[in-house]
Formats: sequence, C-alpha cells, structure tokens
Amino acid sequence: MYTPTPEDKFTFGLWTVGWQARDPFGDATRAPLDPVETVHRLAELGAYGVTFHDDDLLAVEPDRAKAIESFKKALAETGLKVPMATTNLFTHPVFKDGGFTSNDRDVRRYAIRKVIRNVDLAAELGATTYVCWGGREGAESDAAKDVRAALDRYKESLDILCQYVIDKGYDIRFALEPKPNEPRGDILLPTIGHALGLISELEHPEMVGLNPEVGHEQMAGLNYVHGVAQALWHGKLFHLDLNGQHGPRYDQDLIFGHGDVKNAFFLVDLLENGGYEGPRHFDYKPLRTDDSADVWVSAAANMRTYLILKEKSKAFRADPEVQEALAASRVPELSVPTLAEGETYADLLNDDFDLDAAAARGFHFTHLNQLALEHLFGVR
Ligand code: 3MF
Ligand code: MG
Ligand code: MG
Ligand code: MG
Repeated sequence: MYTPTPEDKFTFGLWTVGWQARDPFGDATRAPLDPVETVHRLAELGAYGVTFHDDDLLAVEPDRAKAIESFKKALAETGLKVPMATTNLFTHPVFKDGGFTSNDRDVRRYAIRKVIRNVDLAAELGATTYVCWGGREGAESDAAKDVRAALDRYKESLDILCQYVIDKGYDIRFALEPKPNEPRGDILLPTIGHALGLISELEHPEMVGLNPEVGHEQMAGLNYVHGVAQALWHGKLFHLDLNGQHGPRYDQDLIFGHGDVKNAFFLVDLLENGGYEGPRHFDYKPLRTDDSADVWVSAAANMRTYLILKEKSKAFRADPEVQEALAASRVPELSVPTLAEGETYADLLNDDFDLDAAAARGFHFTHLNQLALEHLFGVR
C-alpha cells in the first residue's frame, strides 16, 4: 500500500532532487547530481517521469550533446517519460532584469532563442507541456518597469513561441507558472488569476494554460485549491507543481503535504475527482540539512504522501455520514442551475419564498469540516 507505480503519473524536476542547497546565506551542502543517476533512482522509486530545464542537463557534463545523449540512454533503459520541459531564464546574470521582459531588447531576443532551442529538445523527447516560469520578469522599483510595456513584450514572446510550435507541427502547449515574488521584489503574473487574464489576450489562447505551484499561491496568502479549481473550470490546468509551504514567507518548496496538510488533502480530493489527468509533478527542495541519501527519502515521501491523501479522500467520499453531511450542507444543490430549463428571469421575478425561514437555516459546515479533519487525522 502507498507504493507508487508509473500509473500514478508521478514526475519530478531534475532540479528538485538535484538542488545542491545553495541559498542566499550559505554554500551548497550537497554535491551535484548526475541526471543519469536521477533517472535511475526515480524509476526505482516508482515515478512515471522526469522534467528538466535546459541547463539542468548540464549538471555534471558541460557538453550539451554528450549530456543529452546520456540522458536519453537513461530514459530508454528505465522507460521514464519526459512529459514536460522548461527553460532556465533566471540563473545567468544576463537575465537579471528578466528574459521576455528585460528592458534590454538584446536579452529579450536571446531569451526567446534559448526557449526555442529547448522546445526542439522537448518535442524530440515527447514532452507535450512546456512551462514558462518568469522568475526574473519583474522589478524592485515601480520606476524601473513599465508594466504595460512589459505585458506587451510577455504577450509578444508567447505569441512568437506559439507560432514556432505551430510552424514545426509540435504537439506542445505552454503552461505559465505564476509566482508573486522571489527572486524579484515583484514578479509579473503573480497569481493564477493574473496569468489567466494575460492568456485571454494572446494570439493563440488555446495553446497556453497554467502550471500553478502550491507554494506560490500560498506565498500570496491565497487558497491553492480554489485557484486550481478555477484553472480547471477554465480548461487551463495543463500541469502543476506540487509541494508544501507555510503561508506568506520565502518560497519553501517543502515536500508535498509537509506544509498546509489540510489544503493538500482537499487538493488531492479535487485532482482525483475533478478531471485532471496530467502528471502529478513535484517541484520541491530536499531540506538543506538532508544528505545525498536523504534526498531519495524525501523524493519517496512526496509520492507516499500523495497516495495516502488519495486514500483519505476516497474514504471521505465513501463515508455515509459525509454524504449525509454534504446533503445537509446543500453542497450538491449548488450544481443545480438557478433557473430551471426553459425559465427566464421573468420566472424568478414572479417567485416568492419565506425570507425569514431561509435566513434562519444553518448550513452545518462545521460538522462537514470536522468530518474531513477526522478522516485526515485517521480516526474514522
Ligand atoms: C521557482 C519555480 C521554478 C519553476 C520552473 C519551471 C525552479 O520558484 O517554481 O523552479 O517551477 O522553473 O517549471
Ligand atoms: Mg516554490
Ligand atoms: Mg520554486
Ligand atoms: Mg515551480
């Protein structure tokens, strides 16, 4: 039980287990990890796939062609898939004022070239989602960035990339990853809602969706489950980054469920029942205090936690008392359209009801919430 298999579709970024734990105040605590080892280890742990930034492949082999060749060999040996790839537009100093929205036009042109080169590799490896996290697209001073011009350039870049994918005939869609701040003081497209707004302005909105991350929404004090539900409602949940976070502070990238566990429970409940079929992708960081063996303990913990929460969600939904409580709270009633078939506003204008009685009715949400918690605590 709780043993992952490829059918569970768990995937990890190379940069997660490969994080050497360099932070703004301290040096690396772990040696670089060979992507080939990562592929083998993840396969042994029961993962389905692996994802990468262009630069992640060069962790131990600076020659790109050689690095790609050994990565491909490891994929072939293990059967691990590459459902998603992405570009590093944040580490190199050239991106200090952004990639797509740098004030420096030369940098913007280089950034698009860098994406295109890795989109070719992504397509070759069979990836169908290409993530864009604009970590350096932002500012520390409101005088420094013309936000409206920056959004013009963001749109221009995405339009160019969509056109490239169309011209090449690739089966790839882009997924924007919102984040409110860190490493910039303020980052453009700070939340799911901001990113959805931009997508509707693009030349090919159908080719661009979201890659929302648990911690990034929670850094903004937002409810990730609500954000993901809205992304699903728009048909825009192309991919997602699972991890843990304790509210608004630096981006913790904890193991999934090791932050707000209640939100993690309702998230799994939503993903498992809400029609999301994509990879369950972990974007976390092994603790800086972990050694190179602990890294694999932490990778396994992400998957095990997800599977435990999946069982909890099933038990919650199957519990007759929960079903009664849901009905008593009128949760299913929200799915009934407000106007009946054939009715118009004229029908509701003629309606009458007992206002005082409706105002007096309780919704009994406390009981429902307590039942959810008791399932999570394992006492039911
Ligand atoms: C940063 C992130 C990124 C993105 C990645 C695209 C380095 O907070 O979350 O990870 O997820 O660049 O997938
Ligand atoms: Mg994060
Ligand atoms: Mg992150
Ligand atoms: Mg992420």
